[in-house]
Amino acid sequence: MPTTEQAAQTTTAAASGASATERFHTDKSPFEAVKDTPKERVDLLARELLYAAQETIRKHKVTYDEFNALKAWLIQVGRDGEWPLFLDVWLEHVVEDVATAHRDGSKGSIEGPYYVPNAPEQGADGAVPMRADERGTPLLWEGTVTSTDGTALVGATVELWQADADGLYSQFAPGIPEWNLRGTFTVGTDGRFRIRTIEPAPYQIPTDGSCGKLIAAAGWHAWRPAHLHVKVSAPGHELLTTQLYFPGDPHNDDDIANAVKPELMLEPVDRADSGRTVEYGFVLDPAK
Ligand code: MBD
Ligand code: FE
Repeated sequence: MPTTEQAAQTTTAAASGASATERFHTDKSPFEAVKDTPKERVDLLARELLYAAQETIRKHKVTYDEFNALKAWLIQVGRDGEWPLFLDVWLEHVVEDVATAHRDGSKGSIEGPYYVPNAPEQGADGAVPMRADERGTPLLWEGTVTSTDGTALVGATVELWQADADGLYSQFAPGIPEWNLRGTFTVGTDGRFRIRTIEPAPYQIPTDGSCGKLIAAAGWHAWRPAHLHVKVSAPGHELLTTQLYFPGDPHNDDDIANAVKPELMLEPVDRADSGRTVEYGFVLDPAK
């Protein structure tokens, strides 16, 4: 993980991509987790995925020029470190739907490429670390964490990470303090947490790398609506990874990452002091 000083001094796709790729390898042991997967399943998944690509080539008479452009693009995605971004933006939402379909508790959403574990603990009632002049509408967010049977989960943790008013994430864009807008909150004995933060800006995925090149070539847009990321966990319960959204964002209906669900919409109310307040809690499914 590059420190702020080591990161490039301008925000580039290659810099955030390299950080996201390194982050992925730091946190996960992907091959270890599937070491007992039978050959039959690998065969099935690889065969059907390749078949879908082969059929697309046949159906649309893909040319050698197009095939070579695809090869060059795939090579460049790796060079830019944008595989985490690509996979999380265009495929993770389906993996998430499948993984959480059995749940009765709160709706999940995708993790995306910018989670960092062990954000500083702020207790049951605190502010997320932010700069003295952090821009954005102040948001006071209160809620409860319960089990599906209604029991309050005292000691549950809510890990929050979010972009700043420029749509940038600490540790993935240069010049931002290490833990800025990243914090861990713990539900108090009253069953509640209180988080003071700012409302993030809509987020544009990097447009100067390979993902941006695809977006431009296809005539798509690069926007995600403004969102708060959280992981909510409690002993004996399934980890909830989700995102929360703000009403009226022009990209709630056309999120490039397809990660908005109606249940994840906040309803903030204006306060007298120009900030906003919102109540939103979580219900966790007991682990099986
Ligand atoms: C993000 O901030 C994000 O949440 C996702 C899913 C993809 C890219 C950037
Ligand atoms: Fe995000």
